[in-house]
Amino acid sequence: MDTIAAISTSLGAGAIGIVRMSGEQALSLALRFFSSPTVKKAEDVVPNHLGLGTFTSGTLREKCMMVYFRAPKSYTGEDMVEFQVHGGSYLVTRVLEAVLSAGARLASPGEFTRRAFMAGKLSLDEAEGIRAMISAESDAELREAYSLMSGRFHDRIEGLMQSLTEVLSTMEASLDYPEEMEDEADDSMEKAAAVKEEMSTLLSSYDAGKLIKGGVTVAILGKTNVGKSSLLNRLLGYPRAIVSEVHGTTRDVVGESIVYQGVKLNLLDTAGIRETGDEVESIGIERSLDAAKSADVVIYVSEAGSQTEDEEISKVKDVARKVLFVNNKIDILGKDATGINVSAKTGEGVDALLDEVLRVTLVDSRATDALLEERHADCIRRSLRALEEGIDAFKKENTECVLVDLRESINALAEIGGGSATDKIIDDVFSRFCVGK
Ligand SMILES: Nc1nc2c(ncn2[C@@H]2O[C@H](COP(=O)(O)OP(=O)(O)OP(=O)(O)O)[C@@H](O)[C@H]2O)c(=O)[nH]1
Ligand SMILES: [Mg+2]
Repeated sequence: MDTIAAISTSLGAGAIGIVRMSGEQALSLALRFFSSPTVKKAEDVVPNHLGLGTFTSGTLREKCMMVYFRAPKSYTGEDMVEFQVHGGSYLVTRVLEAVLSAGARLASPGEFTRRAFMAGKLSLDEAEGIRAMISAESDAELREAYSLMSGRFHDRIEGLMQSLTEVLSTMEASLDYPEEMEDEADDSMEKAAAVKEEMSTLLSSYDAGKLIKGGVTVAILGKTNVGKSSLLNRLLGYPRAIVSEVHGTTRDVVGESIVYQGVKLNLLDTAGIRETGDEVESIGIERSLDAAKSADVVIYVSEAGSQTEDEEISKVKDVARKVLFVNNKIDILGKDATGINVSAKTGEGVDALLDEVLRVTLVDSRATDALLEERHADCIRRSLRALEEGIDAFKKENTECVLVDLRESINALAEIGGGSATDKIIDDVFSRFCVGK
């Protein structure tokens, strides 16, 4: 394969910038630019050791480090070279241009990882785990991404495929010897039912996975002046939204994210709901209700002592998925018997409120192995459907159909690791990587 090159660090002023190459020509191309007292020719380069030297190209002279990874013991499985240079974007780009002009080709997004996948170094889902690690924004997301990247999730899927393959071979045999194999066929369909259960459990973890990946969206609603913006500021730890005793201070939706107990929360402060003749405020209130609709949880704030079922509450309840009722200003108004008591002013009760947010959205900050990728969820959905049809066909004693369904079910699972994935699927996965990974 041709030799590819790219900048692997993000561009900008930084301490170090890395240009990497992969392919048969990687080392010979590198040595057209790199020299050091101990490295005169290819044989002098010790694999996996950083060597200090000079990168020279035209007027460019840069003191840098070079490391060589010899195939197949490299990320891509091919010969690889990385230059660590001073991290100025102009400088790093000059180094890249030099190796490109010497014959390397600019790598496409994710091409290094794609080569690793092609070389059998990792499966498609493990590659997706690497991308998820890079884009993670919370501990929970890092943890799930690690489970993907390290192959733990992959092993679980392989286990399911293995069980289904055993069921399939028993059913194939029972097609030829239906009477002799009756008990075995019954047993293996019980095994199929257990696989079905596990797949359903995995699928149901996707709800939590989505929230871990995108963050839990929490909209703060309520009447004017109850302390919504104060609560947002308290949760953020700095005065993001304007707070004042004037009713109708907030006009627009103000959004900011925090990480709580390792989980990302997207907080939305909204305009207070009330009857108003002010055109701009009315638009703001419409936006508040839109925010309530799109949120995973709504925190409905009232002043302590005044929580009543009224028109404003029912407007919110009508559109929200989940509502938590919060009584604010307990520092001056005292606590209520129902609802969550907080003071945005002193911070009292605020952690308990966030704990409740995590509890009602079922995002367990310690649980692992939630499904993170829509592509995986889709494969499991199709696999599950085929398996259910197979189990039905068995009940109707249609063994031929059982075989077809079982094969379809196994194939859909195999797509997760990339085994039966089409080029289109593989292209899609890697196109979402950054260049240089
Ligand atoms: N004592 C006390 N005052 C609070 C508390 N929370 C908010 N306030 C005060 O209540 C007033 C309104 O607070 P905001 O945070 O602006 O209220 P809001 O719900 O965002 O109001 P709108 O944007 O107008 O809908 C301000 O004077 C705050 O200082 C609290 O917990 N205790
Ligand atoms: Mg406000």
